[in-house]
Amino acid sequence: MKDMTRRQFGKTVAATAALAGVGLPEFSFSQASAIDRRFPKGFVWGCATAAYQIEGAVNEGGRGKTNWDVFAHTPGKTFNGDTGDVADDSYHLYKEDVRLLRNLGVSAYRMSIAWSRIFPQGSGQPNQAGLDYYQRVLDELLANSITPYVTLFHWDLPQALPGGWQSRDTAKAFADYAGYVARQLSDRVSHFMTTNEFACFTDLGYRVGQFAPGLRLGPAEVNQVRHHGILAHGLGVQAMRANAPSAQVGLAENAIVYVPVIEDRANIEAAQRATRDGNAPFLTTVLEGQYPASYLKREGGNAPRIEPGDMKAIGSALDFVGLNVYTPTYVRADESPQGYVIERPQASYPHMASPWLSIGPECIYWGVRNVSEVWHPRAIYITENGCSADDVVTPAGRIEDTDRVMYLRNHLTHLQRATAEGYPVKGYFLWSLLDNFEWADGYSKRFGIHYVDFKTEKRMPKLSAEWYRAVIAGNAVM
Ligand code: PNW
Repeated sequence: MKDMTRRQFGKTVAATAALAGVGLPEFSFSQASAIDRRFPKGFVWGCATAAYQIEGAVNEGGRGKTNWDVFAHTPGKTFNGDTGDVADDSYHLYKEDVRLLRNLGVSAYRMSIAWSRIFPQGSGQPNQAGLDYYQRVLDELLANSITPYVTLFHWDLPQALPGGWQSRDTAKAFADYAGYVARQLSDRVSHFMTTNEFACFTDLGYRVGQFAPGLRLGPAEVNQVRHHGILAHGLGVQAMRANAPSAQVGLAENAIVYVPVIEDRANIEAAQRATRDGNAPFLTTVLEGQYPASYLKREGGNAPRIEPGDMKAIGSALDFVGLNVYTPTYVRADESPQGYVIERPQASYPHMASPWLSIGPECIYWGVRNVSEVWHPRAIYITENGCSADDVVTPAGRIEDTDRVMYLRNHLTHLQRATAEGYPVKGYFLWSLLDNFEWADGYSKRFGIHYVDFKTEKRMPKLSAEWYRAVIAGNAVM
């Protein structure tokens, strides 16, 4: 096309397309593209939060103390000694939060219920004031045509439960709580998630000590804690089915996402093997209804003690699998007995404001694809995806978080690919609606698409909120 100017070329393309009867968008606004960036009709767009990270009001409405209250108030456990005592004060400001959601145009909101607002002692007598509070929040969402997706346990464990997750009774108490909530709230809620991220409330709390309750137990005890975590999920599913037969029940899990270094058959199969192995104590066991033989063999005498009926409960059929996806783990095929090797992260590998948050946007595609191809769940939701960024308020009062937009846009590009290839991913929840208490990092890491001034609790939309609004309106990567 040596002698043709670009303009002439554009005209020729448009003319050819017109002849072929293909409508082209106006050139001045967007380029004609062979790649369709739209999501399927009816795709669910939402934002996610969790009770302890946003609510505050820890001594109101009859709420009982939790492991995170105790942990955050223990010197040295969180950044700057930060606690969730006030957080975003969403307990009082929930109507404002719903307004933010409405302005975005989301059709769904993933929130969690604080177990200790419903059962202050973890079990026994329910607390009507706690239930009333969530009914008000849910009614506000429904009045604004926003569908609630409710997580029952997002790490805030009633402190009164003896032994926490070291005790099998905690799994039973969770089932009673889950059944009660399902019975009371299924008039307003049709989608429930049992637990959020097994590894975070078991391993990080009981092995690494970075999260509540901050213990460093040995392998046998840790495996037992993990078993109680997945048992709670399973017994919870059974209790919810019994109390709310029409509810959709799933979980939210940060399965490790193995990304093949090269997209060819050998490496893709390696990623699938790694997906089963690497998630052995959690998602693999939940979706297969038994611990993989290789896991039991590897753990030997440290393997969990299992009682009759446990595996049946743990393997209860689910209506959907929720995946919290943030970061990739690269894997390649090799000749070892396990058939794959995990790549060590490069020192120069880029990450967002949280050092653990490596950027590899294709992880959201592979998360969906690996889980689909290994276990074939009925439906998948991305129950969390998002990032921390070092947000600053400009003198003009704006937060231009172009880095967060970069992170999100790239992830949605790869999620769109998963929908286009027909994987059963039904929705996406952005973490998070607003800056909040980021666990051990306190208020030092901001994940919101709304900025929160933690002195005044004032919320301000960031550029990323404006961008997400456009994505939702267009049902496409923007
Ligand atoms: C999730 N990691 O936690 C949680 O569900 C949220 O409550 C949390 O605020 C959000 O992600 C951001 O951290 C994670 O180390 C914690 O890979 C740690 C990891 C991933 C998720």
